[in-house]
Amino acid sequence: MVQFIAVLQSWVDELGVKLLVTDVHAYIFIAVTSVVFLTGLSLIFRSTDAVEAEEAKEIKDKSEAAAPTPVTPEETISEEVVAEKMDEVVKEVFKEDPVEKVGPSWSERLKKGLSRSRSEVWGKLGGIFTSGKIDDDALEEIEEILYGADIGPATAQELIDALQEEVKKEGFGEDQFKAFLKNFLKEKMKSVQENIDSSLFEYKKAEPGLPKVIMIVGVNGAGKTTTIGKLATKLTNQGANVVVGACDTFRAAAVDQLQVWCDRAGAKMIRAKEGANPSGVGYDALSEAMSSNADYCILDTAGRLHTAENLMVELAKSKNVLKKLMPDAPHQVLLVIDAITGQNAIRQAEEFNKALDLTGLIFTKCDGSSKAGSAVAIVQKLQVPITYIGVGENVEDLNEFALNDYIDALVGN
Ligand SMILES: Nc1nc2c(ncn2[C@@H]2O[C@H](COP(=O)(O)OP(=O)(O)OP(=O)(O)O)[C@@H](O)[C@H]2O)c(=O)[nH]1
Ligand SMILES: [Mg+2]
Repeated sequence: MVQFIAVLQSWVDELGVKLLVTDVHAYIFIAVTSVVFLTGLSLIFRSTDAVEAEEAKEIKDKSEAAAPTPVTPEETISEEVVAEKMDEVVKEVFKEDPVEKVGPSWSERLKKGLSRSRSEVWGKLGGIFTSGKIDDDALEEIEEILYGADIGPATAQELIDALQEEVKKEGFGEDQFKAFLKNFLKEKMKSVQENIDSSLFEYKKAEPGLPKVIMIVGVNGAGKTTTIGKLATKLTNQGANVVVGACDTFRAAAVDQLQVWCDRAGAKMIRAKEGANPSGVGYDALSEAMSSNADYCILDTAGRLHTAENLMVELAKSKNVLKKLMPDAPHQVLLVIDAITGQNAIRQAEEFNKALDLTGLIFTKCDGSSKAGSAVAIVQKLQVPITYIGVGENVEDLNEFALNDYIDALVGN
């Protein structure tokens, strides 16, 4: 202590001031200084702690407010509840009609397709009976309409003869006439229509064997390629394996058109190798179908006029070349007929039949024509059945030709 005072005295001496302190004074001074110093320190530390504590409290309060309400174990949300909630959200977002949208049925398509023929020709027949009696004038009017209906003069005359007997019956009116008309037309086609090979429509997986070969022919633009696209789709949809031969080697666009249909249908298309002729493509397509165990081999041919003799000979050659691979091929040779052609289609059909021995007909574009009744005349004349009927450009617009449905849609109920 004495030393401490001496040190202080020496500093003060240097400043020229005399320090008048005793030991007691020094002790008191040091004690007071120490107390002040320590109090100051504690105050500093205490204030830091308070700020930190306050900040911590503030953070805690904030995080508690932001945090979700605590969930007790009993309230734990199950996966089902989550899925249900998600469904509700999805339904809300995609407010869609829950009823599946289904296109028109085939019978609706057929009725709509034949509506022109029905309203412009066949529908007029029923109206004749509104007067109540059938006299000679009425019969003449019926005969005229029938001629215009493209069922052929012979069939029209036959119908009039039979009708003259019918009208003599008691109570023969409009309903009886419609029933008579439908029955007459069905009978004219029935025996021929019964000869259709049902495997053309239905692919039965259980039936093993070599591919069924179908050759499609017709005049330019009749609807061959479109029909093949629709037909291939029908068959692949049933699980069949289909190979299509693009034998129309005249037009590159025809091959591309067919390729689009085949891609959609899931059918394999065989196209011409460099410089190949139509017969060669048919041959290649059939050998591919045989080696890949396909169920069907469908050949698209180039359109040609039935009067172009050299082209008809070429078609017959294409048909015969297939026999080198499969003696009974082709199993079907189908002529595509545009319904708009009307009565003239008989000439076409006769020539194609002469060159190729047709096994069936496909009646297309019935939707754009008022001449759908010509089917009756063609079937009667050729004694070859109609296998398919086309009533539009969509894939669903082709279906097997069902005689009763066709006549009902043509004449009306
Ligand atoms: N409205 C209607 N159009 C059809 C129908 N079938 C085919 N078509 C249309 O008729 C046109 C000709 O059809 P294609 O399939 O190219 O005829 P194609 O016989 O292959 O013609 P080519 O190969 O040139 O001889 C196309 O525009 C088809 O969409 C049908 O049933 N109804
Ligand atoms: Mg074509």
